[in-house]
Amino acid sequence: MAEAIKAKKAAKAPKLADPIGASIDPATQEMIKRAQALGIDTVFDRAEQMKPCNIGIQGICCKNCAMGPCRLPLPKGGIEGEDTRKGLCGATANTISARNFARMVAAGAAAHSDHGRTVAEVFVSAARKETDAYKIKDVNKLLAVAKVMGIDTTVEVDGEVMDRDTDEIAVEVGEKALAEWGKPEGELMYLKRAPEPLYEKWTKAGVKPRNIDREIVDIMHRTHMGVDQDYKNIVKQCSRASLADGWGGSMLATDLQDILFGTPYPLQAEANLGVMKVDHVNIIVHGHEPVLSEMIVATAQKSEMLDYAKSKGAKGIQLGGICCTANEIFQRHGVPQAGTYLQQELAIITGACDAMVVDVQCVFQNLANVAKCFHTKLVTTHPMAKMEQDNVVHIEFDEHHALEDAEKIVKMAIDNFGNRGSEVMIPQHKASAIGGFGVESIEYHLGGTFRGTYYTLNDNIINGRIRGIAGVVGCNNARSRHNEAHITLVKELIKNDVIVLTTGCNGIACAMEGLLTPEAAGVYCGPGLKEVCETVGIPPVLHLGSCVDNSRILLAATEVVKAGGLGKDLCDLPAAGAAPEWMSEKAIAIGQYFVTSGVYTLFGITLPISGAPVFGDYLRKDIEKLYGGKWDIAPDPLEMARLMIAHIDQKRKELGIDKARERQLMSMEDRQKLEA
Ligand code: SF4
Ligand code: MSK
Repeated sequence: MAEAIKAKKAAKAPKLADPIGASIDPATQEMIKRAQALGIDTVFDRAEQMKPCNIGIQGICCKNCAMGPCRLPLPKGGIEGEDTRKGLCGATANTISARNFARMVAAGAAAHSDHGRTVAEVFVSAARKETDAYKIKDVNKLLAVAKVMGIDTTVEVDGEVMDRDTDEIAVEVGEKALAEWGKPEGELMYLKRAPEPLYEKWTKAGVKPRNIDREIVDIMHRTHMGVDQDYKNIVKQCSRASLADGWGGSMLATDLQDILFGTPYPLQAEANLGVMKVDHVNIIVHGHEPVLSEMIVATAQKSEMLDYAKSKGAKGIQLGGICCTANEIFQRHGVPQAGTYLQQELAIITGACDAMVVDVQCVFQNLANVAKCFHTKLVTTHPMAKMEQDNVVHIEFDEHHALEDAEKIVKMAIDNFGNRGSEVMIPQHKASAIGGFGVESIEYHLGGTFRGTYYTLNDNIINGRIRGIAGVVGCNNARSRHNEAHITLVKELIKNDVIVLTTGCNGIACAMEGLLTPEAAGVYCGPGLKEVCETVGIPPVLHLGSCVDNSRILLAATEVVKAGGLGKDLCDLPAAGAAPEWMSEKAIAIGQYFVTSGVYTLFGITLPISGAPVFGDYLRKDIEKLYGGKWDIAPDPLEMARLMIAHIDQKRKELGIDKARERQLMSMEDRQKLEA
């Protein structure tokens, strides 16, 4: 009997995902079906076959020493009276959950900041002319950043003030930036870019980062077995390390990338798997660091490469991005976005991906297994990110021979074009999108060249046409329907006149949905936001770049404060942040630096704090007293929108501009009545 049951179990086919239930996107649905027909498993199927651990998801499993793992499940019906749960060492649920949370902040901050460090190293090489591949592209931004860093851009010669040599300035900017990772004393230089009251709050709370690396190491030390056993003190260090990310490593990455590769200005491209072309060599670039993707873009555009592709029977070379690499090359070059995080396997399943080039972060190891089923060359490029599977090629990228590396990769893809199988299936779904907004271009579009500030944006917030600002960012998560929460939330916000600033995979999701076009305003926006977007000619959802570019949102919000009329600190603004489909530790680091910067920040899915209600309450309520921002959880995107809008309305009330919104709407009605 037991044998029969075993045999039955063995014969039972693994549960597969329902393509429609797994994603709202038709291209994704088609590719899931195709993968299933070909017998290739994807993340969508694996999410059906493996459910998350019920204790881990609540953040109450500790494996920080070999006496554990210690698991502290919540008693059925919750905790009545004293919470007596403890690990072998006595660690409470609060300590365990806070330690786990802190380690996520550390990992996320490390990932962003190490990305920033790589850029800074390449920047210094370029400034010192040690490489031909990279050059200073945006001198204006170089001068602006030098000013922020307190570096002289002029020099006095014989009593005459002259412009300083830009190469010299660049070397100083690069070296000063690089020092931020390990300077022995002082505090991060970018903290003073924040509004003064916020800087004062950080000073009072004792959370100003000393240097970037130290704050991350500090978390790893204090969360070691038997060190910090006060959840509030652990959260304090989470704040400090997260600021080292948002106002440190990430902000430096964004600035230095802009100087090296160009500050983004609005340009148009397309998004979704339908950007791949059957008669072209398709190269998908996936990961995060533009140091790699910039070289691939430059190489793929060279005429000799195009000729080479034609000599192999292709009509050209089609590049496409996945994850934040997609955002980087979209915002600077208008290279199409092939898909979000959850579509990475699907790009190969088209059968038309001649090479997928990956660097760091958000790269599935299963790509190698999928690539084995097709002709696709999978190329890893980063010394810290290799794969064990033997079909993966490793071509290590180095700034000193970056162009040669890129050429090798592009040629490999072209040579592989003829090896495609007959079964190519590219889903015919794509949408137009405009990206490339940043602190500078928002100032240009909404501030006007005359004033050169965020005055017009503020004015429209004050008069109520724009109700508030939302930063909607972050990943996809296979535990929720692909893109559904992203799109539902964003549409609900713009319908209620909330302008959306987007980065990361939310940005790609919005691009795929056609929300990054000025025309979207007429279809989806409330009357006030529609009017502003149509007058200025911008989309209601502004794409600000990749995950490290969340620093642009911090600086844009700071500019709004500076422009006046909306309070003195970021927490005064009618604004909120959200990551409805988050999955990455980086998202936790981002969430924490937004909260520590005064932003009401909501996450979808869940947060790994639910098993420790006291610690959870600290993040969701008490922390607001310190910084003006707090965490919240809202798995339902409509509920998330409701909470964000309620917060925005509350802030409008506190600013005394709630009446302005009512008045403006009434006067419009009155006008309509008169016209009728
Ligand atoms: Fe258990 Fe304490 Fe060791 Fe964690 S540190 S595994 S709670 S004994
Ligand atoms: S890529 S971190 S899945 S946004 Fe930055 Fe997307 Fe999240 Fe990766």
